[in-house]
Amino acid sequence: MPRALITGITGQDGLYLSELLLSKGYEVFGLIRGQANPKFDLVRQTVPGVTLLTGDLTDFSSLVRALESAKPDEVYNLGAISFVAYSWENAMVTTDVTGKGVLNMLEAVRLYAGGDIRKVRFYQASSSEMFGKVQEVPQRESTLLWPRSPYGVAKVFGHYMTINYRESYGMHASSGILFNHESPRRGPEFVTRKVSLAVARIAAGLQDTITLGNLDAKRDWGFAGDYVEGMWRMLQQDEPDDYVLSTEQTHSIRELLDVAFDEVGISDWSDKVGQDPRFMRPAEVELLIGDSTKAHEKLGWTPKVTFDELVRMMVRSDVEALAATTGR
Ligand code: G4F
Repeated sequence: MPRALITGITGQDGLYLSELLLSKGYEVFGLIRGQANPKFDLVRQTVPGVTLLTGDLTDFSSLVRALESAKPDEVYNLGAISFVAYSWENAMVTTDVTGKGVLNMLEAVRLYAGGDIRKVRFYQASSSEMFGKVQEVPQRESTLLWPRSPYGVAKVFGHYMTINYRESYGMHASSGILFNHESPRRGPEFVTRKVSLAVARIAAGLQDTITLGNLDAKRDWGFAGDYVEGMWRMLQQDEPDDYVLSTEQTHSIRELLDVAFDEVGISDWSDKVGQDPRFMRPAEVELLIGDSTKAHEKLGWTPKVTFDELVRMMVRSDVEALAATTGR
C-alpha cells in the first residue's frame, strides 16, 4: 500500500487529493497545524480515512517527526498562506510559510531519505501568481516569472528551491504551476466563493448587494477536483519535472458574475454589485491564461469541468446549503 503525506490537508486541494489517493488504495497522512485547530473536525468528517499528524511548515523538527511517522513514498506540499490580498499586510509570515516552508520540507525530505534520495517523491504546489505581470500570453513552464505580490514572490522562492533540490541532489521533486482552481469547498475569501455565497443569499432575499474590487481582472479558472489528478500524475512519472495545469480559457470577474447571477435567474446584476477600494490590490495580476500542452502530452491530463459548469456548481451548492439551514 503506497503511503502519502499531505501538507495543507485542510484546504480544498488537500481534501480532494486525500479522496483521490484513498480511492487508489493509499494510506494517507495529513499535516495539521496548531493546538485545537477548528478544522480538525472538518477533515475528520470529510476524509475519515486520513491519519492526522500535527506539525507546522515553519517548524523543521515537526516536519522530520511527521516524515518519520508517516514513512511516505510521496509528499504533497500544498500547505501555504494562500490568500494573495493578505500577503501585503503579512509579508513576513507569508514568506516564512509559503516560501521558507518549502525549503524546510525539502530539507526534511532530503535528510529523511538519507542515502536513498529517490525513496520519497515530492510535489510542490507552485502557482500561476508567479507569472504576475505576464511576460507572455499564454503562460507556460518557460515563461519568465514576474510576481506581483509577497505571496507570488514567496511561491517563486519555493518553485526554484524545488528545482534546485532536483538538480543538486537528484531528488524526485516536481512542481505543478497551477492556475486558479475552485470548488464548493473554496474558502469564502476568494472571489469565486465570495460571489457564489453572495448570489445564493441575494436569491434567498437575505442580502441586497455584494461589494468587490477589480472587476476587469481575468483568470484561468478550473475545478480543483480535476487539478489534484494532475498532481498525482506528476509523481507517477519516471522523471520529475515542472508542469502548468490550466483550462487554457480566461474570464473576467464580470463574466463570473454573469454566470453566477444567471444560475439564480438574474440577468442584470448592475444594481447588485458595488466596488470598494478596500478590495483592490496594490499591484494587480491583470491577466492569467495557461498553456498546458506539456501536461496534455506527457501526463495525459486534461481538465473536465468547464468555467460555466464550475460557477454553476458552486452557486447551486451554496443555494442548497442555505436552503438546508434557513429553509429559504
Ligand atoms: O480569488 P482571488 O483572491 O484569487 P487570486 O488572487 O487569483 O489567487 C488564487 O489563485 C492563485 C493561482 O493563480 C493561487 F496561487 C492563490 O493561492 C489563490 O488561490 O482573486 C482573483 C481576482 C483578483 O484579480 C482580484 O483582484 O479577483 C479579483 N477580485 C475582485 N474583487 C477579488 C475581489 N478577489 C477577492 N478575493 N475578493 C474581492 O472582493
